[in-house]
Amino acid sequence: MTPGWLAYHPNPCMPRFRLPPGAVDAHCHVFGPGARFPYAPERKYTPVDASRDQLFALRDRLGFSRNIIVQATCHGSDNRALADALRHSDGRARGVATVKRSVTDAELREMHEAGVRGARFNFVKRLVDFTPKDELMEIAQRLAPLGWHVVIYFEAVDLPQLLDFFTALPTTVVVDHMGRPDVTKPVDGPEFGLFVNMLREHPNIWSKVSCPERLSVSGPPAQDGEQNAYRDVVPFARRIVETFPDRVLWGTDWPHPNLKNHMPDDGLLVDFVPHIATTPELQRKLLVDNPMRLYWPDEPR
Ligand code: 0GY
Repeated sequence: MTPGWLAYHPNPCMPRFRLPPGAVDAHCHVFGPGARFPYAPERKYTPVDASRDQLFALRDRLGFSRNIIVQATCHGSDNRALADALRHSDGRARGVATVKRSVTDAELREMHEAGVRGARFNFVKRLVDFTPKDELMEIAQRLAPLGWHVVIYFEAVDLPQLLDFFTALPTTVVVDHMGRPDVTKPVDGPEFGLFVNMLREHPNIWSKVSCPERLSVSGPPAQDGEQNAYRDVVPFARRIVETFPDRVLWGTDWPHPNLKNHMPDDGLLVDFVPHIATTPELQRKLLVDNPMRLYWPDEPR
């Protein structure tokens, strides 16, 4: 594990917020175990091992029914740990892979059979080396006929130069963590405004309203309880949930790679949800209807 990194919370509390039946944790990872699924040589960090069985135990403890497992950069484009987790999930997990231009049609088919439904393009410079946009566009064009979507991860300051590419993608597009807004800037300011406008003008673009623990400057809950947790993120996430209620997803981000200051208690993260989705209807859309429509479109609900 990279020095300075924190490991995930060993014993998260039981959330006070009761998740609606059928809730989906739509952003989480499996890491290794490294002895069985080695980390990528080109990785920028080495994570703590976080196995599928540990993920499924957390799912059950928090009260989720399903997981969306997202390939993280530490595994590069080697999706074996992801596929293994999907195949052992009893159909209760779908995945988002990382694919290169050299991926074959047979490999894509095999991933689809395992439960992969999307590919992730990562533009966060501390995490990945640059991939030319024409390569990514070529990949996206091969994914579109499979019904896959593209997940994009970037930081708010980089949106202006990425916007044309994102809005030209031929698939559904899901933005990780609201495009990482700088929450010290105004929610009505030009930076977040550009992001909101992108969603407004492009109905194929969705957003995860996850990761308050990464975005917050005010920080985790103090001793007085969860009411104050990550409160500076609330206006941003609420704005997206309330403006685009049918295009938002939420996930824990377990096991929370690259956190150095504090490690969230996953139970308290679940308790954050009613602060950003304030009615039972918004909560059901965020946690059940939207992820089911995207990842299990044929499943009766
Ligand atoms: C996340 C966020 C991070 C890491 C990755 O693929 C990754 O390595 O996404 C991060 O460091 O912000 O969603 O897990």
